[in-house]
Amino acid sequence: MEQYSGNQIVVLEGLEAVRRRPGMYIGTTGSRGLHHLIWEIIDNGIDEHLAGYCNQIDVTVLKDGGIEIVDHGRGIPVDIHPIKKIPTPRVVYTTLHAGGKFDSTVYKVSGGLHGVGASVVNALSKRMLVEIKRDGKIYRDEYANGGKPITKLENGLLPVVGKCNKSDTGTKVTFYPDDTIFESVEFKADVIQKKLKEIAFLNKNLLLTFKDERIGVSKSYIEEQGIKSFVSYLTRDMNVLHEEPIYLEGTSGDIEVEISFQYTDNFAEQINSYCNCINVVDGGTLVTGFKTGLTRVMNQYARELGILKDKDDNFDGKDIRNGIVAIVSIKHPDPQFEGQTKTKLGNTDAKTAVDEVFSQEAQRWFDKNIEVLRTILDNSMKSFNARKASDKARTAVLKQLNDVDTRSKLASCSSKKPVECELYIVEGDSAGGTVKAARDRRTQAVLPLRGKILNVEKATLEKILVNNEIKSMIAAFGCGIGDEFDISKLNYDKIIILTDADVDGAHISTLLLTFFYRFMPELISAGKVYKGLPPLYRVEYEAIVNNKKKKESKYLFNDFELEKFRKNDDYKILNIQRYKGLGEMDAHQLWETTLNPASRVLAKITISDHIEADEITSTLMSSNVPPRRTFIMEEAKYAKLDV
Ligand code: 28F
Repeated sequence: MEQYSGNQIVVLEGLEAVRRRPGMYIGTTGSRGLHHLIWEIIDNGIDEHLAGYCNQIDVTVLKDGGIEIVDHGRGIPVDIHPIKKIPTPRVVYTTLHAGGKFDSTVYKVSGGLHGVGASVVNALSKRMLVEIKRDGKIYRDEYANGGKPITKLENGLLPVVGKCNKSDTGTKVTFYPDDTIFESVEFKADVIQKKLKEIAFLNKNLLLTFKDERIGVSKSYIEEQGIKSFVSYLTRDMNVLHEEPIYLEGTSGDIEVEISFQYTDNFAEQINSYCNCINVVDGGTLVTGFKTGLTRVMNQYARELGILKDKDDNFDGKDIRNGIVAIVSIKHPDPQFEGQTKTKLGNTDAKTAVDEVFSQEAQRWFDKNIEVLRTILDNSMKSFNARKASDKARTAVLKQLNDVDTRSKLASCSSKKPVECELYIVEGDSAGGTVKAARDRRTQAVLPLRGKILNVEKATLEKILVNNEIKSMIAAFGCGIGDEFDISKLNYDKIIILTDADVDGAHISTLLLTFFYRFMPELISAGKVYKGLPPLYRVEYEAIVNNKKKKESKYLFNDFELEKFRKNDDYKILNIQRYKGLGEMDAHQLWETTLNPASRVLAKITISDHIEADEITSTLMSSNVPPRRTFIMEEAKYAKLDV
């Protein structure tokens, strides 16, 4: 057993804390959390690229299930860290967040600041190998069982295990996630490939290679045109108004700004923003800067070209952004992420930087491309006129929301304090009846939906407001819709979708989520939308309690739990009942398993990847069939049919 020095004990306690509560560091121990480990390590390689020393990162899924990531950067310095008195690589890979990597003297821009650092990966791995090529030597360090160093140091330094060319430098990290922590340690090739593609878009000329030794697949990703190709990729299934995306770049102070955008005939706007290669899901100052600059410059041109007369109002920002697909990507030395889920950028200098670079570079570009400018302004004019017309229609329709019949279906709760109230949206009147009987009438309201709601994908607000199911939800929520949406007026703390665990139930859920995502996205990003998870099985079994056989029963919520239960020799299974729908449970069972806050299981709906959510929603719900068929064919292998 190696003797640990004082500060190494501090290190181990730090990593132990990560193993006790992994969710605090990587969100979940499901597939998303597992793949997050890879992104954390790749971030270190991207930092080397951003510093200008690395133009290739290799990712390999090994046959034995491990993962190997190599960057061709400088290689971590192998000297003794001046403060920690241990080799620098051990600081980077075993010190929580305090790692030298985070002092910004070394790195001007680091994506890792947003992440939790590579030491968390070590803590959650049963084995990790770090190999460094530097100064013509190959150094190796090995860790086991959550980051315990097992390599013997030689005079306090890492051992040299080989030689290489002086020009051959970089860092290789191989790790095996701990299967006692993660539900599954199986890496998914498509998840990795999608992320590498996004990284390539965001870091032009960085070559990312992927190899999956389990199935013998190899792919590489490089985008010489960076976010310009990213915009072309996003608009690949859309009708564009001008052939090439517009690409602008510049620096303001110590902030590098890149903007690319292209107009389409969609009526929605899609603006994706990145700070140091991290997708800032809820935007923030870098998006505000873009919007402010765009609105000001386009209105200026509209007046110069006589499209807007003196007597006309300015175009509203929404008119100008109608149909836009844009990427705003900045590199910032000290990003401040804000909001509950740290997905909003707070730096005010980012707003002025983006506005400044946009205004300067956009005018330079448009002065040379007047015809594209006119196309965009004509598009804004169309939206301007449509908005004026629909404002009248919309106000008329929104007025009728308060009439009686939209309220009649709702079984409201007696409490009027939104913070303690919940609204169950239930499929069908029979299940609605059971839920009404089973619920806590003080805090739980029920809204039964009769039949399928309208598929709102690509539908305009006016069209959806004639659908009674939609109207009754808007009236029940109380927070308006679209531009009038105001989450502070929401009557409930939770909106809980409760559908049967069959294909119809899944379809209803998808239609509801499409409606929320398209017309009340903040309901989801504020974490108000949940899916109720009624039990899938009720198992009767025989247990040995105090040496006596006892008949017991237990609810199980998914096949993973059932499999685990089957494997448990302490129980002799007598009967397994599979629930097809909510209606098969009596009110007491439904209360205990699905409604009682003390014992129920809810799944919070989150959107962590806006681009993916936008694409999947369009693919699955829009009228354009071919992409949907491809998606279903590809995903069918994961589907469990319950016909
Ligand atoms: C596949 C994973 O982890 N790559 C890394 C470097 C390079 C330097 C570095 C890392 C701690 C105290 C700085 C090299 N030369 N890939 C990786 N590559 N860390 S992690 O420095 C961390 C030190 O200050 C590096 C000169 N400066 C920095």
